Amino acid sequence: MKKFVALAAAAGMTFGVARQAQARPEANAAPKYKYELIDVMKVDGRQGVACDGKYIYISCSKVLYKYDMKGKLVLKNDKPFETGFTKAVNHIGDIDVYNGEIYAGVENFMDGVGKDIQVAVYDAETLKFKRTFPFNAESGQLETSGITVDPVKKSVWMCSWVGEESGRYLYEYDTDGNYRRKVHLFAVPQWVQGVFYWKGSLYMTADDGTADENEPDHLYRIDITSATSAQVILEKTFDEAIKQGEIEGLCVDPSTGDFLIHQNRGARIVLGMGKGMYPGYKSEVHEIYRYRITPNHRGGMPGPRPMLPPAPPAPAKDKK
Ligand SMILES: [Ca+2]
Ligand SMILES: [Ca+2]
Repeated sequence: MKKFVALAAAAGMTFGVARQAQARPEANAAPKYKYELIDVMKVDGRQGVACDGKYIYISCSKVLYKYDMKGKLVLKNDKPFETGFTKAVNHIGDIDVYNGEIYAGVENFMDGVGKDIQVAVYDAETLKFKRTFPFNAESGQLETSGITVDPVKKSVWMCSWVGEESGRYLYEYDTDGNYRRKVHLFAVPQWVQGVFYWKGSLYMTADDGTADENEPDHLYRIDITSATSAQVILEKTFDEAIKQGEIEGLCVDPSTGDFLIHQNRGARIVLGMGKGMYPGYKSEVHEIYRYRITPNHRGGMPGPRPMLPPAPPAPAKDKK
């Protein structure tokens, strides 16, 4: 009898464990894709990148740029804060483009913290301001370094470069600006610079490698569910950067499925502030790395790493 009870209890525990495992699907810890660097394109802005398959949009801290797919500048808006804002802002992070509109996380960035965080929407055709909605201060978000739109759930996601409590979450709104929730990240990457939705996953760039030590920055992936928390998966290490510097925003070119990653090099950045140039650089260089992606099959060997010639320096810009 005792033995039967013990066996029944053991069976119950087994079923209990099985139920728990079903409730929280185990994150696939392998990278989703393999990444082959196929092009590097020089740009003017130092913050982020978005692409609708016809144009590439680049953000600098206070400027929006529009390039054709060959890298020719066709338009810029260097007064993006002039109209439409009821609260002062001075900083644009990474951007996204959705439905003919550019979504920008903007804020008043001072002393290492962003105040009055807003989602600003610009016309992708003209780069002109259209509307804005404020963040939910009760969410605890203290900075917005990047933004992306999930076109399936009609969600707007923001990430925070400022760490500690603010940086532990991704913040979700609907496209009308209503706050939905925040998702707790396990574990939290350092210095998150961009977020992008692609095929059910969120991808985040983190400026977590110290350029002074020649450490690479990283791309992470989060497979979004309705759970309050999500596992962060290492998706890619940027060993192949021309010179290790500061990774910024990211997106996918929907016309090809290529990943576009924004990188800065040449300037010494310490805690988000510019501290002069590295030897050989007169100004900071901003580039978009284009990666062809293929599904990653476990155990697959990475392909050969392409060699790239160094590109000439570009004019200096403000930092973070
Ligand atoms: Ca940034
Ligand atoms: Ca770095």
